[in-house]
Amino acid sequence: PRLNRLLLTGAAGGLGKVLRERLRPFARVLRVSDIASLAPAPDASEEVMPCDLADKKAVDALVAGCDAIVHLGGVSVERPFEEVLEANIKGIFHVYEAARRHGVQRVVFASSNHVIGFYRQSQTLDAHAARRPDGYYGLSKSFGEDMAQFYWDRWGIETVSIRIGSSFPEPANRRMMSTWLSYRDLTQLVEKSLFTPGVKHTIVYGASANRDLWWDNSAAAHLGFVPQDSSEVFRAKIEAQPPVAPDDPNAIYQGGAFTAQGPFGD
Ligand code: NAI
Ligand code: 15L
Repeated sequence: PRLNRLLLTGAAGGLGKVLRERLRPFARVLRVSDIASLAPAPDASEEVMPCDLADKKAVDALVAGCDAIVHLGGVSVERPFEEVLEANIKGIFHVYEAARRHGVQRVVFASSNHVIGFYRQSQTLDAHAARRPDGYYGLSKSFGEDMAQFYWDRWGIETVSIRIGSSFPEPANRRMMSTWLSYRDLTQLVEKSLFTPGVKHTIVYGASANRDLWWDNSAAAHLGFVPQDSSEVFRAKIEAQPPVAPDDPNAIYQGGAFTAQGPFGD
């Protein structure tokens, strides 16, 4: 193991469950956290610490003693602003403030393609494209990236913000033929994000080597991320689905259906 104690937030979630298994070799102790219930620690290589990211004191205690943080926790789909505010916006502030107080040097932040969701699928973007968030959730990830940049500039804490496309066992629709990130490639990207020296604040798109990619990772070449998988193996299955109407947001925008959510309440 190259780290003494690694914190994984969002460990009860879809990607958290995957990374809980796959990050274990990288740290003497993997500290796993979530607000939802977590499977018990199998042995002394894990610590289970439930925590609400909206609770500043609890996050401070969660981060104490850790060398690095993989931050997956929070609301992961479009939701009313008030929910996003607690889990994602206050949550990431609490994570960085605790990192500063406890001398944590490296954060890997699960950002999202929804920070650029209002770009058309015909456009190719690199990490320098102006952000066009597609909802409150995307706005919270955009804020998280700004927070990462600020904590690098002001406090020298390094972050890789991974703009994850669609990380599931398989792509579920035509849009995900472009955005799919396999679990194997996600794991490689998180490993490189944790251990590449001198990343400052790097933004990288998290997608496999898919045929019709919308994203250019040349600004993150120093990570040495070389995806091994491609959505092509699922093409026949996906193309057997009924066609998507040309005016469906899933056929127009990089963020797909997220661009058409809300309003919430009145
Ligand atoms: P998920 O929704 O399955 O997992 C998120 C976890 O965060 C959940 O277990 C949830 O209980 C926890 N959480 C929510 N509010 C919390 C709070 N206040 N305090 C503590 N924990 C809280 O989402 P998934 O798919 O595993 O995604 C993980 C991360 O990656 C999320 O940050 C998501 O936004 C991001 N991401 C995921 C993508 C994907 O394709 N799976 C795509 C883009 C970004
Ligand atoms: C995300 O940010 C979500 O967390 C995930 O559930 C998917 O919807 C993904 O984006 C996507 O765009 O496919």
